[in-house]
Amino acid sequence: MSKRLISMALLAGLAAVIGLPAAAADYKEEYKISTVVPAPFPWGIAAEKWAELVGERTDGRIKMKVYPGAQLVSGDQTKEFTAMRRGIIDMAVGSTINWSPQVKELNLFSLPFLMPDYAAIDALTQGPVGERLFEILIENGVQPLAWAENGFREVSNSKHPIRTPDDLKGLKMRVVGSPLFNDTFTALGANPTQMSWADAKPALTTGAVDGQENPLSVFAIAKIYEVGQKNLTLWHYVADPLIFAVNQEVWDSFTPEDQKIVGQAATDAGATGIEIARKGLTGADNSAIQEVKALGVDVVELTDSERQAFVDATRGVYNDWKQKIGADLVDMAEKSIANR
Ligand code: X2X
Repeated sequence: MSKRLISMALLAGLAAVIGLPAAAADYKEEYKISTVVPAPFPWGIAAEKWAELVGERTDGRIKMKVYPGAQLVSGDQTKEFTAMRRGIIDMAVGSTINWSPQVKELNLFSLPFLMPDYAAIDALTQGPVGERLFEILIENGVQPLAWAENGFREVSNSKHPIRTPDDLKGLKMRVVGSPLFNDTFTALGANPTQMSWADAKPALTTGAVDGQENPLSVFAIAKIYEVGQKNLTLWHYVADPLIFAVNQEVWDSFTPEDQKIVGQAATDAGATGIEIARKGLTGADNSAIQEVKALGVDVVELTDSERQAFVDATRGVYNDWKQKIGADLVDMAEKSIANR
């Protein structure tokens, strides 16, 4: 027997005597969870909740800690998935947008105007499309566990209200790192620049860019309205779900009981995260919109026909990316949404 095996056997014996699951002796001191934004953003809260629930339910045997700001990948959120796959980070609660450079199918959620409402997001994540995407993530070397939500992404700028595609003409827009966003904003006549979240607010502050797109919660909590972004259009053109996932080796090192605990905690934290992400934005409660209006933001809510003009202007991008993502998957998504 090797020294390591002997010491593991001894630890297992000791663990059995004091009533701990044997494999716990082999666990890391700390598991690092990567996110882009921290609490009190709904995204950061969801990740914190995951760590907290796992800590409670394993009596501290599994310690997870949230590292926000994509700091484990030097701020480059588009490298998060690769880092997780390689084990540089153990776990992540990541946006489908940030992982889509590596997992092209995740661009699905960034197809312009695919999802008209929250029921449509749920129809995808909670249906056969979500199952298929989780299979694809496993094929890509990580273990996905549950969904949460960043939210419907709305467009803001410092120049003027956006009501028609024409209003976007010539605006310099900060977009996230999937080429699909470049194509969408180019089709609308804007001038998109890809930039990490870390660089976005400085670029808005100096006027290097005129506008950006992010969920209302991010807009409000990051105080984007303070850096000249007084025009906000609620166009719900895309939404980015968040996925809880674990590096495959880390996942395999957990006992089946602990896998169950970590998975269930992700599901529970995801449900909390989704509830917070939608607060003030659903049903009769539009308090989140009222709050940004009270901060002096000019909020444009599009009529159906105004929205349709944006749908029409981006249809070519949709069709082009439908092929890139996989027409079968997009067909399945369209069907799930139609039947929601
Ligand atoms: O960078 C963004 O815009 C953010 C915070 O929404 C994501 O990470 C996708």
